[in-house]
Amino acid sequence: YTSGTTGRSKGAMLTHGNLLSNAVTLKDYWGWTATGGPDGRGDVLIHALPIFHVHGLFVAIHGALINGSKMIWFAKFDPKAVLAAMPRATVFMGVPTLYVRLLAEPGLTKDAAKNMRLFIAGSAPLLIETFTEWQQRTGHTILERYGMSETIMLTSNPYAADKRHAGQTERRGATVGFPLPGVGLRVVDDANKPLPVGEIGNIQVQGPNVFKGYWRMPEKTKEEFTADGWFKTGDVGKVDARDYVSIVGRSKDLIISGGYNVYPAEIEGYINDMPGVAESALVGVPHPDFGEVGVAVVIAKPGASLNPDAIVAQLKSQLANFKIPKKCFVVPELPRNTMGKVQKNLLREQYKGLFA
Ligand code: MCA
Ligand code: AMP
Repeated sequence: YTSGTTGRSKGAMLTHGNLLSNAVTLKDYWGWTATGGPDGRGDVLIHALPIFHVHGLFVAIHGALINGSKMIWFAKFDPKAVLAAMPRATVFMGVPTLYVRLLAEPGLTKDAAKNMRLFIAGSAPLLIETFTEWQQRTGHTILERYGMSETIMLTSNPYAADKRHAGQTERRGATVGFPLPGVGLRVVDDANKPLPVGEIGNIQVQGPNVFKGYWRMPEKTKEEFTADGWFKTGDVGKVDARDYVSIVGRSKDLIISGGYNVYPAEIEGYINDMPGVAESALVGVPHPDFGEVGVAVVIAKPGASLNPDAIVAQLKSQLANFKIPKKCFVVPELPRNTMGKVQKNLLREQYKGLFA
């Protein structure tokens, strides 16, 4: 199941073929090895991600198991524990927040990471500052990749020279690398017409890893695929002259907070149901730990008076913790365009410095 725009989860039909093709591709592309490593017995994965998401469940676990590798298993992410495990491990996977929290540990040094072979990041944009600081502190270059629950992994920066892309080896910060072998990726305009190199548009994909559709939602499935069989990711990006893909935004109204998806419509629905609320808008703003967090902006019905803390307290009794707005404002009106639609871009701009 993956989160839904309206709050109802959608079942994503991933076949064994989808899972296997992706696991085999990643085993090869990321150079998983059955020999080498600290004890000569091959790669050892530090697993510190939740296993109710594709990242921890498929990318990490399948990568290790298909290679016959050991995992050092953590029920919860604790930066000190991960640091202490590094001398016994070779591979680590994390959402950007895990890297930010590891960087806050003075013990993170070149020496602490010297047995590690590969650090992989994904699920949300990795800030270039995090990428660069990690390089300086550990001597390792994080490999950033991009995927979705519906498709598992789609693109990756190179682990080694990629012959399909002029033998390039550079792992470039702020990009998600090349489409994985077997994956087709195109950038199109709103009429599904492919755009020239360097132009920003909608990212569409196809390949043996792409799911078969949403369970019992034929209409939704039809909407999300083009007539010629490409899946619309809802991500906005570009491909440069060296074939590197970057994600520059999303067409779907989605906030990714610490690697968890928050659909504003769901949270707005709960706020709008509260007595005295006329309307609300949830927007994502930059946050040093979670990358992005939700901020709620609410307008009251005429004559009603609202308390922002009470709104947050009420949400806490209804929703999972990561969905709770980190801040709530009650304002007299929301910015709107001539069609009357709330201009979330203006709200994002207004509140972008809140947690800076
Ligand atoms: C916890 N809180 C959060 C988050 N996590 N708020 C916003 N965003 C979050 N992600 C809340 C807590 O409930 C708490 O609220 C306060 O923030 C501080 O929590 P803290 O103790 O710091 O949190 P934690 O328990 O240490 O968790 C942080 C975490 C966790 C380890 C970064 O969020 C996490 O495991 N994220 C990874 C998610 C993931 O695996 N995503 C992959 C999706 P209060 O103080 O009110 O109690 S798969 C995917 O996206 C695709 C396929 C892909 O490409 O991989
Ligand atoms: P989910 O629906 O939980 O599978 O999340 C998938 C979404 O996470 C994608 O559609 C992207 O918006 C986002 N995502 C995953 N990896 C990256 C990345 N490396 N950089 C930016 N966004 C990412």
